[in-house]
Amino acid sequence: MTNNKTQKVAFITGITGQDGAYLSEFLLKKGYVVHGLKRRSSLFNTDRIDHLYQDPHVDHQNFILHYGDMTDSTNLTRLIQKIQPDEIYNLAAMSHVRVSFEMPEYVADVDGIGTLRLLEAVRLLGLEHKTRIYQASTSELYGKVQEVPQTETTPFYPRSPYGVAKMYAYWITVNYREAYNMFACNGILFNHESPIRGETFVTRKITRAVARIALGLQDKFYLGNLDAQRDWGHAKDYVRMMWLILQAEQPEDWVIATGKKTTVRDLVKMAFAEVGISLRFEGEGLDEKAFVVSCTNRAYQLPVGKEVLSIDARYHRPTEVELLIGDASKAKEKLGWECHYQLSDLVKDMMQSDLKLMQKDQYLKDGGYQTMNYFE
Ligand code: NDP
Ligand code: GDR
Repeated sequence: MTNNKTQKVAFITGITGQDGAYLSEFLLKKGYVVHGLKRRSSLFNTDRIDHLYQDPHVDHQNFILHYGDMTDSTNLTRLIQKIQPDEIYNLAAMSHVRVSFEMPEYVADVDGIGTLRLLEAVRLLGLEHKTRIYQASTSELYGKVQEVPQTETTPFYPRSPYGVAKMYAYWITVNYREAYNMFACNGILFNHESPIRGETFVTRKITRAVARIALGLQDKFYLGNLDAQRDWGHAKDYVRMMWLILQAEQPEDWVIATGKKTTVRDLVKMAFAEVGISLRFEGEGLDEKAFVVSCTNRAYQLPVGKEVLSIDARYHRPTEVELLIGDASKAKEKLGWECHYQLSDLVKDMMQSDLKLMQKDQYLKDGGYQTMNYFE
């Protein structure tokens, strides 16, 4: 390990994910040595952090990746022993709520017990008074609406195997803080998105589809519950708070949210508006559809009346979380939380990025290139 003694050392699980990538950038700018846990996969899985990659043969490397998995205690313990981190950010998780209904046991193991494995490793290694721990908790803990807006004292009622696993992780973090006097904190973060958001979360699914439809690469797309309301912020604002939570005087749990709610339907309208297309929604429930009403941008012309969106029941969840909106007053007062990005900035950022990305597909298509078939 090449860090000098004045540099702080962070260990990020889930470093290849959306938040892991932004947090790495943030901590590197602050002068940290950043270590990250990455899973072995048969294809490269480091797209989001490739720009931070450093040749392991050079001196003074401050961005270092290690193979590992949240299901492997010995691996986690060995890595923490070697890295001796000042701060651990536990971001690793199977983080897709709908998918958690398909693989509940795995989610309990990774998202729930995985957190215990980390805390226990820190304790066993005698690092409980050196290493501060951030646990990526979630607004999904609130689940079924008990109180609006949701605060640090709102009761939990998770509605998915993901939410239930994260509830275990939340409480085991609190328990280790109280039992062993560890600096272990939960950030209860509401939905946060970005141009590098996973493609199957609703925001990114929408911005990708709208970009493809506007460029004539796709006719229409399908969503589930359009009535769901979420409190959407920008991931860049939220990773700054993860760091601030670990710099606080006392270890505590914190809600981070914008305090504004929007329906999935309105988000679809906002994304189409970015390319100058306005929509009309017709029908109800599974029969609801969206049609083009007008196109004001000459670059993106679709026929008026064109159907661009329908509902597909496969995207519904067996138990849904209808409304999440957070009250981050505590973080505002004590940590100086403010969000720099409004939802309109976020949608613009994501749409511009996806339009650029899809323009590459358009050039390839116009040039007569087809997707490669490796089995031919
Ligand atoms: P992503 O899904 O983008 O990233 C998840 C990360 O966890 C990836 O690096 C993934 O690796 C890794 N991972 C998954 N399973 C394992 C495993 N078994 N062992 C090791 N690593 C694993 O999530 P986000 O960046 O959006 O979220 C970060 C954390 O914050 C998650 O814990 C999420 O549940 C939580 N959260 C997210 C919110 C949001 O709105 N984004 C809101 C509240 C909480 P790989 O790249 O190989 O798949
Ligand atoms: P969420 O995010 O479940 O809140 O979890 P997601 O974007 O998946 O869903 C938000 C809402 O949109 C509705 N929806 C759809 N969702 C998806 N993915 N695909 C669809 O086609 C679709 N149609 C409608 C959903 O039903 C839901 O109501 C995210 C994850 O990042 C979690 O890890 C994190 O903990 C929470 O945010 C806070």
